[in-house]
Amino acid sequence: MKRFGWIAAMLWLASPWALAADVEISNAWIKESIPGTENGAGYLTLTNVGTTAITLTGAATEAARAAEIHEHVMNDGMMRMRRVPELMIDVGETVIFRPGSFHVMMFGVKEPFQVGQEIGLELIFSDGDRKAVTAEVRAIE
Ligand SMILES: [Cu+2]
Repeated sequence: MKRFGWIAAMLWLASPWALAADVEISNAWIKESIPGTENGAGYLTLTNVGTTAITLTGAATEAARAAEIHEHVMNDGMMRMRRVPELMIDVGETVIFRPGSFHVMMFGVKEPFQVGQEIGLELIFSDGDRKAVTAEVRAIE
């Protein structure tokens, strides 16, 4: 029994649930690169399944020089984007990153993103926690 418990604990630690105990990340994808541009955008769905509010403070990827959390806002009738230094997600709340709204902005993309590629993204939270997710590159609609 003792040994079984130990193995169960190992399996629990190895499961993705152990890494994403309080936040569920799904539908991660990246827009295919527009030829001639070196910036990129990634999207995903974040749900706080924990018991306390969480704050997203940044992102990282090895596929680009830098990554930031951005949002699009209407300003004087113009669509602009700006950096979001802190994005708070309440208990039970779902935030959907999508074109025209929140996105993971990537600067200095090293190799153009091509449809079907899988790119690793990391989300960074205010408590220092990092969640890794794999994003699939999809065609620009
Ligand atoms: Cu942006």
